[in-house]
Amino acid sequence: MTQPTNYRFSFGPWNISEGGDPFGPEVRPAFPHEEKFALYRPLGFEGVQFHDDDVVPGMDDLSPDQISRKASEVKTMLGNSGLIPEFVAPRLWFASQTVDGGYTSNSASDRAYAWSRTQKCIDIANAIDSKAIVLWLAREGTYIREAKDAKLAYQRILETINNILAYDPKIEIWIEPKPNEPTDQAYVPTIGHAIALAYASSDPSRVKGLIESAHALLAGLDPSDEMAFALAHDKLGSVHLNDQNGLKYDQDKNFGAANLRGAFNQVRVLEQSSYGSRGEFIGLDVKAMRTQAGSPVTAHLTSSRELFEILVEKSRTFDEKLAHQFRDHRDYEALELYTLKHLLGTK
Ligand code: XUL
Ligand code: MN
Repeated sequence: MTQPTNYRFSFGPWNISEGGDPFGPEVRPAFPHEEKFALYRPLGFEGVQFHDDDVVPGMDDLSPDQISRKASEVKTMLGNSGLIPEFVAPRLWFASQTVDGGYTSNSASDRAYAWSRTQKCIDIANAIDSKAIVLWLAREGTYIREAKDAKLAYQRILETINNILAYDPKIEIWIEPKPNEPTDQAYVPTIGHAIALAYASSDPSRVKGLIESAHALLAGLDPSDEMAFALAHDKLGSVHLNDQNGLKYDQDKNFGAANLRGAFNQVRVLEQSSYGSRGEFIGLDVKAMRTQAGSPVTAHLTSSRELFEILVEKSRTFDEKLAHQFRDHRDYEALELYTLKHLLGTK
């Protein structure tokens, strides 16, 4: 590594929430969506991650003119607030037309809705100067294997990627893999699947991945190795750092909250590849605890960012020479003890 990276951070407005869960109501007063953007810079964040309807609420009921007027208002707001739009993601999992998926739905009219919504999402991304769209393929999967033809579904996902690349000559696609939830089995569960789709596409240089720590853990994989795989192919568009305590629902815990050493290894692999030196963001996808009072609740965002920065310091002060000696002697017991003591700050 030549120059230490100055990291910049991003999150999405959905990370400031009202604390509802599937078993009970919201527990915090709603903080107005439009007022969230003023919080970013004071909290130490300069990148905004958007769903298409975070930019243009209610977009399905608006005319193209209304959509473009609202998007240009948001562009002005971002400029005035010193904020950068990191990506826009089509929210393809809320509409009645996407109950059983969008691009892979068995219904031709549902697939047509998904494509038209994706085109609108790309138009919105362009209108606010976002260089990427994120595909979290929420409902592109099944609850029972017999429900869809899986081979056809993969072909349809690839066809959609190619259609996006043809629709827009510049936009990048960052696929965010997740193995399950809301579906039982998702079609693009790991970064390996996403990168295979990238290479199979008509313009591999514009198809990358976004790796969320918790999603890798839900697939039973190590997030730092998933990141290393993407970095080895120069295909890590962004990250959603967070944490996950075992195989449960997608928890979006604070970065490092469940597995500090796992978080350290994610920071280390990003540091070693100079991730961020070309403007890539450290994205956080963390959820406030339901038990936390107040509105807006933002401590989960600042805590995760602070933890990341502490681990950057731990990574930069890790004695690589000593680690190499341990490796050369294949003394992984000593390497492990050194790593743990370094994290604990004891000699
Ligand atoms: C879902 C998830 C999403 C995406 C953006 O688990 O992580 O919030 O990051 O759509
Ligand atoms: Mn995410």
